[in-house]
Amino acid sequence: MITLHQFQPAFGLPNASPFCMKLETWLRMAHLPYEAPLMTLSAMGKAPNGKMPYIVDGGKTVADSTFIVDYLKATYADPLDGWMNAEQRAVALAFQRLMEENLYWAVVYTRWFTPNGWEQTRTAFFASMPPPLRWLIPPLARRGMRKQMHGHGMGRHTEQDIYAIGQRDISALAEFLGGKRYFLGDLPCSLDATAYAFLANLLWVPIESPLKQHARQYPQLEAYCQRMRGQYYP
Ligand SMILES: N[C@@H](CCC(=O)N[C@@H](CS)C(=O)NCC(=O)O)C(=O)O
Repeated sequence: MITLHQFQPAFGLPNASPFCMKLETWLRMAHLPYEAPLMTLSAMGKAPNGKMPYIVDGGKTVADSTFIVDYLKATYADPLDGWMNAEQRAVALAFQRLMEENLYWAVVYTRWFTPNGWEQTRTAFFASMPPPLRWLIPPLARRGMRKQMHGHGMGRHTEQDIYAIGQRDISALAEFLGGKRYFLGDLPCSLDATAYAFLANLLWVPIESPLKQHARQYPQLEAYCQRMRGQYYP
């Protein structure tokens, strides 16, 4: 049985980490059975890259949502992407990168570095910890996120520019999806696991921001998330 190590559900979503939610959605789309035990600090400490998610499968530990998907495809089957041609694979990779390597950091900004976002993030992620961890961990985690944002480069922009960057990504996603059922047409593929996880983490998180407002201007994004939820999290 595949054991999925990930953060606990938050913000009313299966996971407030889009990478964790991507992987869980992929497992559901691929009909692979898994167990997801409640996260403990020691499980977090065992994450090979210091990041969630990771899996343990038959004694093998694999980290990073994309490498995990590659491992699952190689070990079990690839029920989702076999129909795609080279051009579709290239487009899927480009959109995956847009969300995971760029849009992600704009979303991190709204959660960790705006007053309202931080208030809600601190409560959702840390309030269940016992004292004194509940008070000690949040400023340390926030300092770590600030360093990562700076290292990535997103954290060096003004707030206005961060929103403009994220809004362009959201527009590109919405325009490309258009009236299609899934991102690449009538059939779902791995990109849909990523897209659903990132879009739901934008639209359905109770943190108001110019990014969320922008996403709301495209009704196809909400409709897409509703369809994905209905199909894979009935
Ligand atoms: N490339 C990784 C990214 C995973 C990632 O960034 N996870 C975040 C949560 S969304 C994390 O664990 N952050 C903890 C930290 O940076 O300390 C993947 O695809 O799994």
